[in-house]
Amino acid sequence: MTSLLVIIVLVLLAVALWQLTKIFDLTQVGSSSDSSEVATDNDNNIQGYLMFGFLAFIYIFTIYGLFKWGNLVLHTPASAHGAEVDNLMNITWVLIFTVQAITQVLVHYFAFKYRGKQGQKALYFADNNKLEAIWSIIPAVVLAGLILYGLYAWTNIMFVDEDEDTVVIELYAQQFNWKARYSGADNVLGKANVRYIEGANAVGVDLSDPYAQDDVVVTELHIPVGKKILFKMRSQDVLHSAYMPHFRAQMNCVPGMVTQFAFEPIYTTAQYRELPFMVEKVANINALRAKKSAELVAKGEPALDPYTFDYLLLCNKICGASHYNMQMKIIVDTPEDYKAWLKDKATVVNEVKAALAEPASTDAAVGSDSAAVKGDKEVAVTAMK
Ligand SMILES: [Cu+2]
Repeated sequence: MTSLLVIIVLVLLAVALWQLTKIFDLTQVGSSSDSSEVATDNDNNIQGYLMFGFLAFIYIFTIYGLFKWGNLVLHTPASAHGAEVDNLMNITWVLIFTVQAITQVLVHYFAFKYRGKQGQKALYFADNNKLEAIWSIIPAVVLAGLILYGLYAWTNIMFVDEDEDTVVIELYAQQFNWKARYSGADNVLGKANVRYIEGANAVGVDLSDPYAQDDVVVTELHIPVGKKILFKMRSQDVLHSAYMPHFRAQMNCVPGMVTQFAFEPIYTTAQYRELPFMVEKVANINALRAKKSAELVAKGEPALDPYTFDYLLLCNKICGASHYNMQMKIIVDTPEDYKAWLKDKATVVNEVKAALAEPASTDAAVGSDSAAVKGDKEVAVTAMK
């Protein structure tokens, strides 16, 4: 609210200043010898030099930005294909910076060189085929190369060998959380559909499907290092996007269809935390937090917890009011730790059975409807057997 008021005050102030300058201009009418609206040589010179001033501003701000904020980039990729994505990105940056550095100098230099002069008339210049060929063919060739390399990289990254030994995991998106379903010992996900969603069966697994019997649903994603993980994405409601920035992976989650993305993590969470750039990053964040904590404590509020790094799965499609907080922790384990973590997880089938077997105290409270509900549940349990 305060910021809105500040903005309104600033806008009103700007309007007032503008009106004042108009009044000032009116008071000057007739007092100066040169009241014509036509630019003089002096005006043109000033505009010409301002062009150079603006050019300097662009370059200085770009270089300043690179030094000041350059360390905020994601840094070392945590997946096997990540280096290729970064390479593509870096080539694009180098091209953009080179072209922009050259064209900005030319644009501003010529604006200065051909600034207006008293008595000078512009030359009528229809076209120049050679020039036009140069500035059409060079960008076309460079862009075609970049796009072909991009397509090649994309096909490489998206290729999943059917015979390869992958870990199949489903990422299930809904407003506003993520769930992960592990395919179990058979490494095949059971059928699923929103129509099967009921009670403990939160992601709609078809409990009668033989492949679904060993499926496990969790809210924290664990994956083993050094193994290709094949993610199958589904969405319950609207478009979401599974974004795992440290792994350079992103795929839309579309209601009514299954999309996929596979990658191989190359650092466990513990290893990634130990990388020098990450140690430095976390130290910086914690220095900021310590400062903020001191302020909070002075006000009598509790201090902030120190930050530790974790990989995250984020939603990257604006999907509603709590989109900003739609995230799930990803933990990359050693293969042994991964096995140990997954070992004692209850399957969806068992979770549903356990939920149905709970004492009937709640049923009694519902009254006469409970008999019908109970009947349905019994059908569900029989279907599972
Ligand atoms: Cu979302």
